[in-house]
Amino acid sequence: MRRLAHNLIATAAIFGALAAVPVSMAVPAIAHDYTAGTLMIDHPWARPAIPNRPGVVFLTVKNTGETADRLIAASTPVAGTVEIHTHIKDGDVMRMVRIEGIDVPAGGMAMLQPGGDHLMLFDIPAPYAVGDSFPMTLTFEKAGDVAVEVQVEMGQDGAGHSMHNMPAHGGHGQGHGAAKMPMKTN
Ligand SMILES: [Cu+2]
Repeated sequence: MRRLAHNLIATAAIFGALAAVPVSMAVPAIAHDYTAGTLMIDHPWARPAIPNRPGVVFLTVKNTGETADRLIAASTPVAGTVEIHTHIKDGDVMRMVRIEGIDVPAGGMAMLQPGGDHLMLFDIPAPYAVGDSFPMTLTFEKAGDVAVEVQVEMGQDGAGHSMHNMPAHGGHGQGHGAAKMPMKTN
């Protein structure tokens, strides 16, 4: 597995080994971004888990390189399965569907955010809460595996448990019954 170099750790290493230890210990709560080659994964976060419901993870991937990459898989010890999802307009309703990957264009970015692309976590035996964090491995076509730490938060819209299933989440609520069950058996 390819180890990611944390931005601040890398910076600390440049400026001297003495600074590396205290900086690296403090980093997860401060910067919360990860680099792998030309990719930078910024602020992976999850809404708090609801028992017997799928979880959801968002993040931004920036690509400073001249070659496109593609997020093709993800995994985490807190969930049995992770799927890559997007939202499509199905009549008047936004519905989420499983997709094979998310492109990260050269010199561009991919934003996984509420109402759009996201990672969906199924089979969460021990639901996590705000303030928790958990490891996740993101797999890119070219950059390979990148380990990140996902922070559990309410989200920028201040949404908590209830919002996960409301239209603000881009139809996860409306579409759950129709969309979730068939996808899980795929
Ligand atoms: Cu989803």
